[in-house]
Amino acid sequence: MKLRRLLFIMVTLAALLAGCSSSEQNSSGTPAVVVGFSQLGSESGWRIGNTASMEQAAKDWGFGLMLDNANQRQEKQIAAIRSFISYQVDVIVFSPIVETGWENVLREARQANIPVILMDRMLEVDDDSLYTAYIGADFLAEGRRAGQYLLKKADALGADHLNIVEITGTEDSTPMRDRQTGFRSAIEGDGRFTILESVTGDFLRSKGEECMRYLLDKYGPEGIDVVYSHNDEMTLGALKVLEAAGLRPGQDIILISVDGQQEAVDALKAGKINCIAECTPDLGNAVMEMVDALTHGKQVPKRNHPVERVFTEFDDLSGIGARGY
Ligand code: GZL
Repeated sequence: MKLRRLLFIMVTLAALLAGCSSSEQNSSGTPAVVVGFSQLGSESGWRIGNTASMEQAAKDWGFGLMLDNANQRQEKQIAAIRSFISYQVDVIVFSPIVETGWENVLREARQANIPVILMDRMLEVDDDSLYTAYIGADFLAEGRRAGQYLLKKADALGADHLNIVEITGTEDSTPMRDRQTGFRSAIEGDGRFTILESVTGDFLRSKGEECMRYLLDKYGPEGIDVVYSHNDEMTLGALKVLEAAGLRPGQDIILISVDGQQEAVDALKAGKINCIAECTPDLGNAVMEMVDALTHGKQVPKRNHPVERVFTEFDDLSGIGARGY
């Protein structure tokens, strides 16, 4: 009997004994399809929502899900992928915390004939046959939408010059690189803008606070007109620091964010954030639909982007429903 089937019977029996639901079983008592999922961490409301989306979708599709949380460590993701290979899962899904350093483990997955779906973040490899498909945001477009809002805001203010500081996400990650590039492409050549400095907040609220404190100390409240932050957690950290300094975020300083988690949308509606470029965490169903196609021997598109919007102070925000994360 395959190692995986034996292990899954043990896991399933344990789950049943513990009263947990188990996935759809086939005649030998193991799930018909098993997905190995390496999640990079739980650093933000977005990430927690993304994990919940994957868990729910696996349940909806009746697939077994082996979930490993790497807690922001690439070496843990690589180890998890190796364990999925030894369990002989049907499909491996992971969100690469950074873009480089994956070739060897992806070769091992290919050697084991296990398809790999990249979910949420991209990676850099010479041979893109090492992964089957990417499902996730177009981060360049998100950055462009943030920059296009700023052009509109500068026009509305009749501003002749605006100083920008940037709080970036995890270095070497796709969302950090492309949100930075997309934003700059939107404002490129427009003499009204100066980007004073970029500092990394690693997508963490606590580091967003540290970055904002550093930038405020260095440039002073009069020296900063715009904060462009790569995710809501860091934006909410920055917002806290601005208010503690007696400033009115959204009025004295323009705040531009990315993601769209509930707490940030509430701040947008309260006028404390000016713009949120949406990045949906709800990728689970699209991933499992692709898993189903692959396990039925079907071809799948290489790059798959969800539809995403931008919410700004110029829009009717009453239509934004509960975000769920
Ligand atoms: C984007 C995702 C980013 C979010 C952050 O798809 O990788 O990581 O924008 C999260 O909130 O930490």
